[in-house]
Amino acid sequence: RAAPVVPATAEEPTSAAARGRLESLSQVAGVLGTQWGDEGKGKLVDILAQRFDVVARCQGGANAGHTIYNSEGKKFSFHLVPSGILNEDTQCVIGNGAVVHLPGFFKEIDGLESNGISCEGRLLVSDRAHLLFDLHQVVDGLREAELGNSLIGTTKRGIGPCYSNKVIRNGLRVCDLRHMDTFGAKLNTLLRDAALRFKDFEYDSKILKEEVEKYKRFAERLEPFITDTVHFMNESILQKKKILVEGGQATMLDIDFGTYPFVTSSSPSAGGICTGLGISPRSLGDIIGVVKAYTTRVGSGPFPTELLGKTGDLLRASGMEFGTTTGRPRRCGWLDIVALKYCCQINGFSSLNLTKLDVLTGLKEIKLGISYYTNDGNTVQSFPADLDLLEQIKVKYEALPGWQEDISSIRDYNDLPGTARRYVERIEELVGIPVHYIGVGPGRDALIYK
Ligand code: 2SA
Ligand code: GDP
Ligand code: MG
Repeated sequence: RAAPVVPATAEEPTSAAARGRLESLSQVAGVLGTQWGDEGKGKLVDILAQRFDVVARCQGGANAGHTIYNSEGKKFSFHLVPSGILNEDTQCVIGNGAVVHLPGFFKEIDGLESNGISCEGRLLVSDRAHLLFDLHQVVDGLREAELGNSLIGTTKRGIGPCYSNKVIRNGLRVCDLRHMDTFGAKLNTLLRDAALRFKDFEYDSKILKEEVEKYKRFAERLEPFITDTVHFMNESILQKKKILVEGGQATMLDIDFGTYPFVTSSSPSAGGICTGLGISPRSLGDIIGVVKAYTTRVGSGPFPTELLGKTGDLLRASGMEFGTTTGRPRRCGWLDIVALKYCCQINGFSSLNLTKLDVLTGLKEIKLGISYYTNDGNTVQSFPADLDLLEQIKVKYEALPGWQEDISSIRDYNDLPGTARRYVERIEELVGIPVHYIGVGPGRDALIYK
């Protein structure tokens, strides 16, 4: 797959509409995924970061994949490091709710340093964040293999097993790196448990010793990054610094609200901001929901508006819908208004960023999934918890006319074709939340401020 050509552009948007939107954002704001991930959160965070002092991740780990093109059109893929790091004046935080795989973390920051982006002193890692070990990744793979055809389709980055240890209360945290005398015994418990559970899990005293030696070196290297980020975040709020929270994954993958068990193991919805950073709900202001103009999902699980034929293939090809972390092809379908409304209820978004509108160009007709009904014709009133029901559900669609014009260089909302505006406004009408940002390409400048 060829990378899209992204023109080099000026850093700061100059239009009054853009300045108005950016300047009016609240002191603490969040950017969250509204579907099944990969809506283009990273791009918006990168753009908004220019106006924020701090960008923080509150959940998830290196399962996230946020692709960004900087002003020179150079591509960056972030996994654990917040997308705000490209903005050199921004401090970045990996909060207590995130899980940290140190080998991956160092690899990510080495990659950034080799591109001239320094992280030390600008990137803070919570002393309360849980450590994700190679053993968690192995267990993730073994669990998936055991599930056979019913597998979750995880990223195999060890997320579920690491959060399991957190919840069962025998996990290791970043602050444990300061107590290497007891570190080995705690790690041994995790390795032994995994070996008892999975016969294919390799474990002996040599493996433990090697792992502990490795973590002694990591502990030294991580020391300058380790911070009491709860204190840092709250002090930053008191000092009136502007804070942007970057969500990973999305509400439909939320451990509580998503299509369980086909979900991730963290809370990518608004509640996760407070628990994952240790800040009060009263400090939150704007929460922007990022919505792809159609829907994608990577991994297994229900997807009511999925398109299994030619239109789905077309969306995948023109939207370059392949996992940023794993390269897996993403399943594609129409925008699901029922799921989006459910997500809007949970998160209380102040506005939406509709992304990838350009990808719909050329379609004669675009559909919106506006309600769900059962086999016997009854309308389903809310997004169902019951997976069996969700698998059988039928979707009622509303068809809107498409547009043929290339919209990727349009920067003024009024210059969009009437049918494209109609599509945007119909979404606003159906969900009752205004769309303030519209993505028309992958580049930093390819954004319409509405
Ligand atoms: P996990 O690894 O335990 O969190 O997987 C559980 C489910 O959550 C989904 N998940 C994701 N879905 C979309 N994008 C994600 N990040 C990468 C990206 C994914 C990739 O940006 O493209 O590269 O494949 C992400 N992370 C987790 C996952 O597919 C499972 O359905
Ligand atoms: P995230 O996980 O939500 O940050 O999203 P990803 O980075 O995983 O996937 C979104 C993909 O779409 C990336 O490759 C982005 O460069 C790209 N992208 C973001 N916004 C737009 C847009 O408006 N139009 C197009 N064509 N691509 C976009
Ligand atoms: Mg992604």
